[in-house]
Amino acid sequence: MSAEFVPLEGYEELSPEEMQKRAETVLETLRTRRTIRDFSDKPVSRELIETCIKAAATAPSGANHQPWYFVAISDADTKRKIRIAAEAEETEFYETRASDEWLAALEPLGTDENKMFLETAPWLIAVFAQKRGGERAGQDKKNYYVTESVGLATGMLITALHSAGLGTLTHTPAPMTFLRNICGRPDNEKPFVLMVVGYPADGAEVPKHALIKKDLSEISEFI
Ligand code: IYR
Repeated sequence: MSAEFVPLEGYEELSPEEMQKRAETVLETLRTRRTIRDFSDKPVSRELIETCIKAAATAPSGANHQPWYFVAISDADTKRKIRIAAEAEETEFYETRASDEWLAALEPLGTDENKMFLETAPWLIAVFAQKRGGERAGQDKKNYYVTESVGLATGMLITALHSAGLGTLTHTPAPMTFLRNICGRPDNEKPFVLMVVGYPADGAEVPKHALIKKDLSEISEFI
C-alpha cells in the first residue's frame, strides 16, 4: 500500500512574542515538578488518569507503532502485591546488588528499600514496552525504536500528570519482571517504568540534592 496524505489540521502559527510567552509558561510549569516520595492517600479520579494516558499516547513512535501499554492500578490488593515484590527486589539491591559507587550516588536522595508509597498513592501506572505490535492493537509486527518511543511517551505522561496538578515518582525497581506477572502482561512486553501518582502528603519533603539543575550553558551549545 502506498502512502496517503491528508491536510495538516490543528496547527496554528503564533507571533514570535506569543511563542516566547508560551515557551516561558511551559518552562515555569515544568520547573515546579519534583519527584516526590511522600504521597497522600487522597483519591484521584480514574478520568484524570485516563486523560493523562491519552496525552502520553500522542507521543511520536517508530513507524507509528505506539509500542506502549499502560496498566493503571488503584486496586489495594494489587498495589500491596507490587509493594511486597518491589521491596524484596530493593532489599537485595541495597544489601548486595548495588555497587558502592551507586549507593554513594543515591545517598543524597535518602532512598532505601521501604516503598510505602506503593500502597499509599492512589494510582500506580505500570508502563510496558512492546517488542512486537503494530499501528493497531493486536498486530504482531516488529516494533522499532521501542525504548526511545516509550521514553518519550513516559515523559509526556509525567508532563500531563504534573500539569494536571499531580505529584509523581518515576520508580524503577530492578529487575521489574514481577510487574509483568502481577499485571498479567505477555512475555513480549518489558516493564519500562512504574509511575507512582497522587497528591503530595501534607508536609511532603524532597531531597535538596534534586534541586541542583545544570545551567543552559552546561547542557547545550548553539552552533
Ligand atoms: N530502584 C531503587 C534505587 C534507585 C536508583 C536510582 I538510579 C534512583 O534515582 C533512585 C533509586 C529505589 O527505588 O530505591
